[in-house]
This record gives sequence, structure tokens and C-alpha cells, in this order.
Amino acid sequence: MKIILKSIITVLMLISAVLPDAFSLGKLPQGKTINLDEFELVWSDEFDGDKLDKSKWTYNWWETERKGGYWHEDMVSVKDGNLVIGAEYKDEPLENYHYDKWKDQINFDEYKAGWYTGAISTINIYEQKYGYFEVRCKLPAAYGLWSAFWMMNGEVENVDGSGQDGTEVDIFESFYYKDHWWGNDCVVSGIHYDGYGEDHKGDSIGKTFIENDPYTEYNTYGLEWNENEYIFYLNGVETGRLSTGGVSQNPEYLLLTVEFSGENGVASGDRHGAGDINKTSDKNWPAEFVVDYVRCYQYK
Ligand SMILES: [Ca+2]
Ligand SMILES: [Ca+2]
Repeated sequence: MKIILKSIITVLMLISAVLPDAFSLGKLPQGKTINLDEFELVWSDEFDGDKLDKSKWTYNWWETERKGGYWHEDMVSVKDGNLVIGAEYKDEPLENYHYDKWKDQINFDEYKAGWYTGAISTINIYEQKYGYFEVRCKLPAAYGLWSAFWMMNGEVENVDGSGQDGTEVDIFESFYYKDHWWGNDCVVSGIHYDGYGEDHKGDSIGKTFIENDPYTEYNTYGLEWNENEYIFYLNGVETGRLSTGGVSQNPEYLLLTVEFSGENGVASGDRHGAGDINKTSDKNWPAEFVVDYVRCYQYK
């Protein structure tokens, strides 16, 4: 039955290629295949230990409340060769502490009952300019969830009409687990620069459809970055290219995050189509973002 459904979806996708984006099912990867012989591995985490390697990552890097929930380091674990970022509702708030990266200190802001998940980054620990960056993972399956593998630089907010000083590069973002059948099993990739206010600029390659169920099977999401363009990959095959605004010429750090739809720690409604978390059935909780590895390569 699943094979029949996938076949039907594939046919619909071919039709959808000529329809407006709102009805798009997402395009299949089509383009070059990454050739790792052109690269050398320069940084990686296989998540083989029993806790997060603090020489490579930091927790909760900017805030406690994040969109419709809370980021808390207790939601992040390493087990069975994977990083696991859990996501679930907690009636009892978790312990009140978090690392404030702006002040470089531990804060004790109040946590409340609500939706809890986590985020890690390599900020102030590892940055890289150009190369190939890949994550192998299974996405958290629930309405209202937004998982992502992305890159940032301290100059992203610098408004100069260019992305060359620093660009948010979203290697993948998942927010299509919802009851809209045309969006399920898709991710998006894109860029943002010149801050997030009125000068914000960005571009996207749009939706990519994933043939292997992204919620139960591992897939790889990659980014090749050189001085001319960003090339996005799914399972080693190109999904699209961007160079709008000029690509970042500065080193960038990595992030793995999960967020809930909503604002100020209160889950509500929808966010860019992520779905209403209140519609999530019990069977999906706790949801987990399961990451087998992150690998960074540099051009030989
Ligand atoms: Ca800029
Ligand atoms: Ca692993």
C-alpha cells in the first residue's frame, strides 16, 4: 500500500511541477551528485559517546523561551550512536538554569509548564568557511514542530545590501508534518541576510520532496559552499542552488535546533504552515530529532 501511495505521489509531483508553489508537492533532487573525493573531512561528530561533547557543541545558546516552547539542555542527549533532541509537554517545569551566550554566564530565568525541546550550536567553538556540510538524521514527527540544520555568522544582522558579510544558511528546515497531504515529507532550504527587520533579504530553493520517509528513515541533508554559490543536497544529489546577495565570505558556525509554533513560550496556532501543535495526537509524543552524524569537509 505504501509503495502504491508513493507512486501516486510521484505522479502528482510531476504534475505539480507546473502548478503554482502553493500547490507544490516539492521537487525531487535533480542535479549533480556530491563527489566526496574532492573533499577532505576536517570536523565531525558521530555522536558515539554517552553525552554531548562539550568540546564541539554548546547548549541553549541564546534564550530559554523559543517560539512556542522552551529550550533546555536536559532535552538533549547522546545515545546509541545518535544525538537525540526530544520534544514534549512537561507539566512540571525543568530546572531553572541556562547558559546565556551574550553575557557568558549561567542564568536562572524561570521556566514554566509547557513544551520543551533543545538546541545546540558550535558558536565560539567551531566555524568554517566553504566546503561541504552534511547531517544524517530522522526528523521529529508532530504537528507544530520545526527542526533544522543551519549555519550562522555574527554579521548576519549587518545591513549592507549584501550577504557576503554573513548569511543564515538553512541547509534544511522541516515544518511540513501536518494534515496537508501535499506538504508532508518535504523540507525547505534557503538563505537570509541583512538582519530580520525591514532590510531583511532572502531566497529559497523551495520545497524538496523526500522519497524515504524522513520521519522514520535516515536521510542526509547537505550544503556545498564555495565563493560563488550554495548548492543544496538531499542524499548526495543536488536539490538547488542559490547565490542571491552574494554568498558569505566569512566563516559560519553550525546549529541543530527544534522549535514549536507559537511565541513567548506559548504554543499556539500555526507558523509558516508547521501545523497546530494542539492537533497532534498522543502517539507522536515525545517526538525526537535523531541525528546520526554531522560532518564538515573542506575542498582539497
Ligand atoms: Ca549584510
Ligand atoms: Ca552516529
